[in-house]
Amino acid sequence: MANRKIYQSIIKSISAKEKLLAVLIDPDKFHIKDVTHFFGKVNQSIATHIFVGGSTVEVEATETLVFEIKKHTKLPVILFPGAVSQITNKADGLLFLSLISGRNPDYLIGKHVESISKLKNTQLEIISTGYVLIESGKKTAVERVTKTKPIDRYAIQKIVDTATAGELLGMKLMYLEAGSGASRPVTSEIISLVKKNINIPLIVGGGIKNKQQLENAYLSGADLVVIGTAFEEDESFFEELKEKPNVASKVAEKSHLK
Ligand code: 1GP
Repeated sequence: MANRKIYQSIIKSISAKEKLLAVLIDPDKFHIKDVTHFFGKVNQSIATHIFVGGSTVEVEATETLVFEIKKHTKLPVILFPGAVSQITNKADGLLFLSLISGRNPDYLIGKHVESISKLKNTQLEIISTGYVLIESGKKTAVERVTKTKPIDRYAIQKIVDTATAGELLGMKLMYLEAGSGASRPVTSEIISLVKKNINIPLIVGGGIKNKQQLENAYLSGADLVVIGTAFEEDESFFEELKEKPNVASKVAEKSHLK
């Protein structure tokens, strides 16, 4: 059984009121030759985790990329796989995602069963994660690939109930996903209500493109935010993320005002 280092450190950060940021790298869009330059920026930013994965990645592309990334950063590299073929022992951890917003058995449990031969003797830290896709205005790659429907973003009770059911099933993390490149990120209302109703760490991602949106997600209750597209499109965004946002005092201020 692999250790629980990554998960324990997430829990520790939450207790210390520290917010976490994962940089998502899609092996389909990222060129190996850019790793040195890109990680020069990542390593000087507030990023705490590297997620690697995509919806339509070629077999082996992930392994090659993870191997290269590991040479350039000390941050934990965690697989965020869109397919079983993206699982590689070269990473540190794996989000064992179950798409609980959808009703496609393949993405609820089928792919997991398929992956067991690969995972049986792995040293990867496997973290059971409830993955909740929320409608964000346009059809996303996750929706297309998994052939599932996202939950309507106004169906807040359904979103909360889905996350709660995931926690009761024993999932260790909850991921609210608007979809990569979403035109609208997950709303503050959704984030804060889900956060109030679950006791496991909350991940939020999809369509977060600036510091304001990042802080907003943190203030609403996200423990870890995932950003991919904004870094792919404009690396200068890393320049804005050199100092940790002072969220703890703002949260205190917010609750004081209530
Ligand atoms: C997608 O949540 C992640 O799975 C990140 O989305 O690429 O829009 O930042 P973006």
